[in-house]
Amino acid sequence: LVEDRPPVGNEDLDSAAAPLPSVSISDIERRWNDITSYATKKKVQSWFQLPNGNWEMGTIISSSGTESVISFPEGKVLKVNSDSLIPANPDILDGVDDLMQLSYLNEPSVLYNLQYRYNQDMIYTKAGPVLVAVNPFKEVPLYGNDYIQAYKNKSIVSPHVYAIADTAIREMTRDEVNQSIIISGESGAGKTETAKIAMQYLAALGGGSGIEYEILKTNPILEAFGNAKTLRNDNSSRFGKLIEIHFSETGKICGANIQTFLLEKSRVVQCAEGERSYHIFYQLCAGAPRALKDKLNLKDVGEYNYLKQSNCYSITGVNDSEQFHIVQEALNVVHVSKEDQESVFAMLAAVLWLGNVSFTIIDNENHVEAVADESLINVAKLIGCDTADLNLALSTRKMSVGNDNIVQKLTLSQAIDTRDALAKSVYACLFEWLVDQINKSLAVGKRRTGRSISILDIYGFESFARNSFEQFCINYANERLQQHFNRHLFKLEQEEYIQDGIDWTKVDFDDNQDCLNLFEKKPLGLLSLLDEESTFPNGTDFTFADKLKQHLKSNPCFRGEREKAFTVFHFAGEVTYDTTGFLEKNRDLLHLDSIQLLSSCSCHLPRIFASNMLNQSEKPVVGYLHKAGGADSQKLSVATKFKGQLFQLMQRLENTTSHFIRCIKPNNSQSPGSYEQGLVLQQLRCCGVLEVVRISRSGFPTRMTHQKFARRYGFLLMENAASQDPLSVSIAILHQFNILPEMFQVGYTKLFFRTGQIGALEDTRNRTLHGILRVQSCFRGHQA
Ligand code: AD9
Ligand code: MG
Repeated sequence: LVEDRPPVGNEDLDSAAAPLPSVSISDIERRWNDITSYATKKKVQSWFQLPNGNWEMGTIISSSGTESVISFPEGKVLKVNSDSLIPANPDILDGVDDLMQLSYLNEPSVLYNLQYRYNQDMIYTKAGPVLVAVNPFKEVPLYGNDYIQAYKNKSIVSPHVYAIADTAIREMTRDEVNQSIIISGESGAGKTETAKIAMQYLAALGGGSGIEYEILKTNPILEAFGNAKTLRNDNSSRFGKLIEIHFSETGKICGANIQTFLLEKSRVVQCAEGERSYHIFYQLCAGAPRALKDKLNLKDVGEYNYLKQSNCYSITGVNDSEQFHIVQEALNVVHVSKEDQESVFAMLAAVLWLGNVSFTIIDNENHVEAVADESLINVAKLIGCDTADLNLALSTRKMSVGNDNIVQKLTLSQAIDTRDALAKSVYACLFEWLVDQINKSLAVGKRRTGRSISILDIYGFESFARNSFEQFCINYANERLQQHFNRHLFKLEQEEYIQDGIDWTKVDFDDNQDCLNLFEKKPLGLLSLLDEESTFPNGTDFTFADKLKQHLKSNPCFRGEREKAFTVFHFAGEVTYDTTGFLEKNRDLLHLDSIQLLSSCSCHLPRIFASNMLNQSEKPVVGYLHKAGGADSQKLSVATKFKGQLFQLMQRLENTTSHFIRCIKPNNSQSPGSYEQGLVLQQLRCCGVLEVVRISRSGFPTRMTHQKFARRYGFLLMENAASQDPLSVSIAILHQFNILPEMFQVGYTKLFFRTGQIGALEDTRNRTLHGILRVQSCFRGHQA
């Protein structure tokens, strides 16, 4: 706590800590009493919450019973309820590197400390073992080779992503244990940028083979195909990503592997006003050379329904055409051949043209067929099939009734759904295929040691006005990660206590197991019930919501809502989900007719996609039976597949030493220099930073060696302790200041204190010292 104070304070206090023989103990005692009463009555700094929710620091000028009078810097004076005041830290602790150094760990103090640093472009702060990163929304001069070298040489020690990456490398080498860097935070908080900064450091330190260059080039590719402009972030990742970077015995990067999670494929066919679909569509339309445009019959972005619907084609400050060339270049680097690249672009064009396919009604039962226009012809050409086959796949469905196969005509809305499902699947398959190609290129060679550092950049907890299946999955993932976070931090914390031999009973923490059970319990958990309802032909979002209410109403983490909504009490807050579309999104049904169409195409990518889809169907968990009785496609439900991925992810992370980075978005307008307290606080709560702080509180976050403690506070002892050993002096100090036994622990080498204890001792020390100084100058005055 005291070791890392800013230098100014150190000089002040340490010079005064030297013995001062000219002052007697009774002088000190008298001064101390004066000062204490002065301090408690007149000079205590406190936080007060204004009606707008912001916290302001003021000075308590008087306090009587339940009421206090507090004055604020600009002259305002208020009479307030004493209970509403929260203690502020002494100025000396302004902008500390690590929130653990704060004597008073409370929300306003944490908020103020982060803001104090943020205003000076110090966007990184430690919260104990966790790195907090506040998004600057501007370039800050903290990166690049000089900084990398400085962190490598340890000539800079302030908190940084580089420092985290450096620790990961060191611990990987020292302990021979795989490492993980887990980055979380809400949309636009800076996770993806932070992940790239960490990758840069690893590449710089572990580079040499050239593969690091390939690894860095995966970023523009994955961002082009998996990121989009949303209302919250111009470059929002719509998938989760774990990149595992492998190191050889000599500490050089020798390969990597990328795993992606749950791409938001609905965006391909549907996106909200002011948002965009995936960047690559706009990049292709803007940047493809003439010959490619002709070959794909590419038109302007404004010509495509899928891109047109949201009324947003460009992003301020982004040149899509330039980006296209960057992506092409990156594809070359990761060895995607020119032919394959062209096939990829053809699939993208096919998706765009699919969105323009329209239907005409052909009978009085609302049955349709596709209009044989330019769009249909282009799709057929781009994927390599007959226009007639494409038309059939989009407007009819083969079914078996008894022993007969019949062909059912689709209605307009069914045909549109079929068309959109095909577009979404083609895009999602394309994304997966690309990731596979990248992985082949980055594959770890023979020099594999098994040592790796993984970086996880996964969507953060989301709570919107309307929350759907996507938020349901994302928030479930965050519950799982939070559990990993809790377990890991507790383990670390408790190991040190045990090492130093202190009396330690395990600390209880805010376990989120109940909420996880709500999701995972079989057969009566959210996921099981969702899957069950998804298999029922007559299941609807309504019947699903009813079923949840019926079976889960007594679960404390669950509340049924009106209509077809339900609320989950997540660790980060409650979220109400609207079940509209849950079943359909969970089934993620692509009709066998569409898969068959793809598998019959003359182009190779559609055929690969079809076979991947069929492979996924091998172990049916959710089967879909049509009313007519014929089996359609059978496959894993989205939720089940996601759950499986998460379990696998957790297992991998469990076998690593984890390093946590929590990204914070200081404002909603993506603008530099603006720090909204309420918004930051809500995220600190959501992503568990306050939880870490709370965990530290229930533990003994402040540690000081016996020697240091005796040196620092020994002079406050009423009796001369000069001849005694540090431990005895320390005990005498604890005794004299009435530090309660439950507030500290004596270890073999260190004293451990609960939060705030040292702060009070330090306050006394400062007041005493200032008192002594004043008495001294008084004496000097007399002598003169
Ligand atoms: V989302 O959940 O994928 O929607 P992220 O990944 O958390 O989100 P991202 O990394 O994309 O956010 O950051 C959003 C924007 O903030 C970036 O495009 C940058 O403009 C800005 N940003 C984030 N971190 C930094 C930084 N360290 N320095 C400068 C930054 N700008
Ligand atoms: Mg991102």
